[in-house]
Amino acid sequence: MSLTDPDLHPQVDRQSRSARADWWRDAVVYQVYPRSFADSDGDGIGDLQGLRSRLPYLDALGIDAIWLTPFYPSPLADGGYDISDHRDVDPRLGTLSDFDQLVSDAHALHLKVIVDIVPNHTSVVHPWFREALDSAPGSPARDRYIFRNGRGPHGELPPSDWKSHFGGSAWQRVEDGQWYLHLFDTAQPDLNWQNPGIRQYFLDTLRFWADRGVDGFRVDVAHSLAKDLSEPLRSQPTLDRQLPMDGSDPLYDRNELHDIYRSWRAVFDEYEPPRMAVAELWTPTSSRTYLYARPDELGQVFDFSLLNAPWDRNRFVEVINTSIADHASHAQDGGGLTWVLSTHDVPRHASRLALPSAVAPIDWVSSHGLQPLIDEDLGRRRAHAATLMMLALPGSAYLFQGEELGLPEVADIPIDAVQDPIAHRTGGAVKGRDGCRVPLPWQSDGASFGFGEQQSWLPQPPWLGRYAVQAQLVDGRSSLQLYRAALSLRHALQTRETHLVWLSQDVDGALHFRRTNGWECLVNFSNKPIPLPPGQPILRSDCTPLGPGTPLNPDTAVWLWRP
Ligand code: TEU
Repeated sequence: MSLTDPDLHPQVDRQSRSARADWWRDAVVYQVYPRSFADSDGDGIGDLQGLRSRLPYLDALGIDAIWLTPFYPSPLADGGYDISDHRDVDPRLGTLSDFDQLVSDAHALHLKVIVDIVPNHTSVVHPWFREALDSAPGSPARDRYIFRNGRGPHGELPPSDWKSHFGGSAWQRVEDGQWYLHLFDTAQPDLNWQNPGIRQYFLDTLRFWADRGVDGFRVDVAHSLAKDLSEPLRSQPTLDRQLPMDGSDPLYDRNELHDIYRSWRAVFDEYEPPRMAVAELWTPTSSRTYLYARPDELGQVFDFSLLNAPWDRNRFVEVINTSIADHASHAQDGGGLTWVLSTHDVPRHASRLALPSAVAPIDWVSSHGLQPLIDEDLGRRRAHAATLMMLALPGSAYLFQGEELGLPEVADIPIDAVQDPIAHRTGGAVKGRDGCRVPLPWQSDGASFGFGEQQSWLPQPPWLGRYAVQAQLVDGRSSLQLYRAALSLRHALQTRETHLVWLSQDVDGALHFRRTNGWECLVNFSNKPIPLPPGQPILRSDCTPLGPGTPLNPDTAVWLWRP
């Protein structure tokens, strides 16, 4: 059978793939950060019409779905994750009618649309929070949030030692002396999920977007809604990085969460086809991770273990094996596997993978990319190889906008231009996540490299134009061409099983696996070329000639076809 044989994969085109109710099991989802994608009205902020105008680009890239990070009205204290109205569009990004047009155009191309749901907190300017501040302690308005009296003789100490993810205490005092909980910025007060009104509000919000044709939901910090608020509040100074892993932590990954998500599933199943959902959680990946992906819950959960792994053959193998085993323990009939190398919350993998494993990527960004200096070509080669590896794994893959251009992290954004609340709350000690959120370069020149007519809301470095879409379209060896070729082949080759077979090599540093249909991926983590094993090379991450005689260079990957 040849690779182009239609019998190999009868559902190779997107129209047929998207017609399946469980399209998301092996989809390639492209994350759009709307404010940084394309600006249609010249205000320096990306918007829905800008995204809509670029749908043909995403169509040609070969993805299955777009996931939009929040585009809702927001004072932008945390890039839109501080929402003041969960059922509208921020006027700077457009209107509900623009949103409807976007969904309609995406669907005409058989692209699915996933939106972000942020249920853990609202903005401080949300009408509920304003009402809470205007109301007395103990009032129903305060009960929508988590208000407590402080400790100490005058209530001058925070109610507990709980920490904000963005630095400092998770408690903020208000004028009348009470404190409110905010696991993120002070501008993001946590909602009280023990309040039935909150639960109902989010069920109706899911319906609001599903009724507008949205195909699925990405659930922000899905592991933190349920909290043990019984008095005295228990100590929890470690955020979500060290948990008892039995559901007993007061703040994260509690067992009651699963009741909430079962009620969400009932809403998803009101639709035909049922809406999909993917949980975001930052607990260490374990079999508990996949509880969220059970078929009667959200269906899918992000597995960030690949994203957290340095460039190391054994770590990659371990991560893949662990995820496959953890997934098998709970979600066989559920969501399938998910793989992620980059998001809007972590340094881009084209830079990250060039770092020595001892350096935490976030520290490297905080050093403005100086400690250590990295070899950008090496990072790009490894990023291409890691991407081919990820795309050859069973399950679905989530891409972050701009990774298809091989964009490096912009680590040297001037500190006074940084917007991430992490930088503000840590006095600049942690620089934060803006370096992966810099608006995309569409053209090699222009005020904002084709992003819009004006300069963009985050400064773009002068070198960004080298990565422009326009230039990559005419360069047969560009990152963009590699992603397009990889996605097109993947759609022909991807199958539904959730396991793979490891193949051994004589060479240390070779990672080699095989899928049941004969699709193989070999990655060279060593510092010497590796002779190719038998099989027809069909794609090489460094675009060297496909001939079987050409050995595999260090820091590169190849796909082989050996049915
Ligand atoms: O992120 C959740 C989260 O905990 C991390 O990504 C967090 O940003 C990181 O641990 C900081 O060290 C989600 C969103 O993806 C993120 O952009 C939001 O800032 C956050 O929730 C709050 O809504």
